[in-house]
Amino acid sequence: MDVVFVTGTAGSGKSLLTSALKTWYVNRGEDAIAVNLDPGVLALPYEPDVDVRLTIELRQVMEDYGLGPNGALILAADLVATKLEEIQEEIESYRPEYVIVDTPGQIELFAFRESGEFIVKQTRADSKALLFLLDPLLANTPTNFLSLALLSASVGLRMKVPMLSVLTKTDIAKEGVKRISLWSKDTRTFEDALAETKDSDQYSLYSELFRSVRRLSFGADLYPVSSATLDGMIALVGELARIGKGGEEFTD
Ligand SMILES: Nc1nc2c(ncn2[C@@H]2O[C@H](COP(=O)(O)OP(=O)(O)O)[C@@H](O)[C@H]2O)c(=O)[nH]1
Ligand SMILES: [Mg+2]
Repeated sequence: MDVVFVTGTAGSGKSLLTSALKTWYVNRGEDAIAVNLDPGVLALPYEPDVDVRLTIELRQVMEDYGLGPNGALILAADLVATKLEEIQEEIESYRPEYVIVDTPGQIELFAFRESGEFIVKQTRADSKALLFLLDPLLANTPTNFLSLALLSASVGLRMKVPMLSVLTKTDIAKEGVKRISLWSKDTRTFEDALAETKDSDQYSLYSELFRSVRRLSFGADLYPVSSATLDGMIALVGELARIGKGGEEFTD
């Protein structure tokens, strides 16, 4: 059983990619399930096979602990960790080959709390991987891209499982995707773009940060994907398969 955790900033496309990945595997005759780990989500673009909302009810958490919506969201995300065994058993009851895990909308609830780290570490699987989703509409300037790259690097450093950076929504941000892909591959191109922005007074600091992030291996593999047209899915799924096989050469 291979488990893929889908992370990224709010609105980056986690839920839609979870849906697209599950459908992709199922259409190829594989047993794949989608798990929703977000207790606070109202509507999902897929039918989750395992849904944490059935175990942790946000309204109930607000009532029981006298919390507002924000406090309840934080507590609920932590409570997920306490229900991990239950969730794991439900996942295993499907005997799936692939498990796609959709994580809470706000990335800090998952990536920067002990509970998220605990969930990733304690989940039983043959292989685990983490996707970090970058929204090209958000990473549209060199400094915004750098901010997201730093965020991605800190998530990768914390989670200690193989991580792939995915550039989402490629169908609606073609120009942005082209630019960002170039920046991620070539530091000079990034620096040239940086020099032309209003942030150029911080040029040396930003380019130093960018080089550090690249050293943390971010950017080497940026997978452009559209969950709408499925462009780029073959490359992404191929890389996940390689991770699943423990880094062996994978041939389909
Ligand atoms: N056109 C297009 N829209 C997308 C894509 N991925 C996500 N979206 C849209 O972006 C919005 C946020 O996506 P969602 O999956 O809910 O993001 P999440 O908050 O990270 O789970 C929704 O309106 C999605 O329909 C994509 O690949 N192409
Ligand atoms: Mg979502």
